[in-house]
Amino acid sequence: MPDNQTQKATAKQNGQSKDLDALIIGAGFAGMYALHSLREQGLSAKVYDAAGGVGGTWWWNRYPGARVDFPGGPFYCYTFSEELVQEYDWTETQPDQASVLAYLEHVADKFNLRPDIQLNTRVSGAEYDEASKRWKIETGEGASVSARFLICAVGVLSATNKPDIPGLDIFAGECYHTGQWPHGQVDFAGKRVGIIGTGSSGIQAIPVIAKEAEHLTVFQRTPQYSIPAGNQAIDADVVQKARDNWPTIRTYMMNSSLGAPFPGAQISSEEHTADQRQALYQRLWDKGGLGLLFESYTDILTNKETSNELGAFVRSKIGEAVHDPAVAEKLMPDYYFGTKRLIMDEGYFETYNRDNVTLVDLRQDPIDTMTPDGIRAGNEEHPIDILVLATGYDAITGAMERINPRGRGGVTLKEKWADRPGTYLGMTVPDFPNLFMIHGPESPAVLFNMPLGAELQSDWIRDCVTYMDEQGFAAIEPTSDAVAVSWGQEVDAIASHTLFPETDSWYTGANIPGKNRQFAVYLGGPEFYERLAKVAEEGYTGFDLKQ
Ligand code: NA7
Repeated sequence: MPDNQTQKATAKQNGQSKDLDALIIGAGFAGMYALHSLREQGLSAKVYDAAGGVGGTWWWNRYPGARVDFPGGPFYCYTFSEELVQEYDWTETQPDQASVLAYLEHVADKFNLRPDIQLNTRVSGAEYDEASKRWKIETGEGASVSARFLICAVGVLSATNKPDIPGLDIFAGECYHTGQWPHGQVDFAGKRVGIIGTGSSGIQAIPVIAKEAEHLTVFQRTPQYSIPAGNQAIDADVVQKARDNWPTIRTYMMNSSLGAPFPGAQISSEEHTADQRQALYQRLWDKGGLGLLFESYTDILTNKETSNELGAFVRSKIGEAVHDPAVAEKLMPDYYFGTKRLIMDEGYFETYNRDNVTLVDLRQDPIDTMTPDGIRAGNEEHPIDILVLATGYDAITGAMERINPRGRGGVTLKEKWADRPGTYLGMTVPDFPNLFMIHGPESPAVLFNMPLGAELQSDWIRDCVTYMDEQGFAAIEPTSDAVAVSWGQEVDAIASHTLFPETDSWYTGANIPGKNRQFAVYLGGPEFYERLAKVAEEGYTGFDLKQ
């Protein structure tokens, strides 16, 4: 960025600190890049974040074992700055939480983002004022700021789900949620630990906690497919190749279905014999990582037989890993393979062979109540000193609904989304002019490389704001038709060709009692970004622009 642009943006802000072009909520991958991108354009912007540091989800999720579950290193990070790619050294293919956080702190310093990031500041409300065409944003600390644009980079998995377990308040031991993990060391040594939840967080944490605790009791509601992460030291040749061809690699990732540096499956399962399929599953299993799902066959997520065949392959691996057949049986998943977030682990199933680990199947023995000393499930007492809630998130919509902004005429987002979290392009909502979401409902979000997706969506927002300024528009808002017909139907139509909607998961909202069921992720991958470009090229079709 030209230096004078940065100075202009900062000076503008210093003079008008309560009157911004854009207020960004969230200092994770998305919010930090949005800040950089808008400042590059000479706009005044600030980020508010409730956390005590930058990093967003990577600041909060510091539970033991937390790692990237996507091809990492130079691929799960910012791609916009070639200089950053050239200079930053990753050590593992699936970096741990501390490494990702260190990277984001480095980025905050390198691009001088910190002066415009206000931490320990929770946005408690936001209201659109039609007369001034500005958002008024309030913080929990009682301060307020006004901005032309409200950019919500609040995270897909950030609103923690604390289940309503009877007696939770009378439990006398320590209790931690994986998504709000304490910053000091949690000492499991000599402790009896209970963990509720076996999603990605639980399955990453369980092997680590089991090694430290005196005893670990795992309370499992739904058995999950989990595959070896295949994490390893980063290959210097792979990194060098990526660095030497960065613009090409970047373009390749933008055009790949997951935003990943690999091509994805090329053939349908029908093109192989049963023996060939088993051989391929085995090869991808040995390799570890996402390949088993995304590099095997094109119809894993669309064809029930193929999904079930791969599911049976993974169940056979669980049977081999777990010595006690009764325990193995309880760990066998029974949903379509890949239709819940695919989990990657480091020795998860083998952990059940340890003498100090017990599995409680909540489908058979539901939790009756917490007691001061532990958990009673199926009439059996499980004494516990530390309870870990690995119970996930009110995903995709939760963080936005907790802020619950008020749009035109005072309508709240929750009211607007009472039947369905309708959006246009996953980024905008009718009656909420000048509000943009990054990784919002009905965007590719978690099913595309998230840092790369955040860059592409932020750039689109920046270009939209620039277009409005050039054309003299003060407000932009999607039409109701664009939301319900153009976008909503497209999102549903793509999802209906897959098995995703058939499974209870946080993708569908089924993990939160009372939440409307909707598969709220756009599955078109790179087509999403082509669509964004087309909408912009055609003068922002589907939007009302007002002067
Ligand atoms: P997930 O994947 O939503 O997992 C939450 C787990 O907690 C899952 O096993 C749930 O069972 C279980 N759960 C939730 N509520 C309860 C209650 N009331 N009783 C018992 N068990 C319960 O969240 P994670 O944090 O693991 O992973 C989220 C993402 O974060 C992940 O994809 C990574 O990308 C990072 P259920 O399956 O709903 O029956």
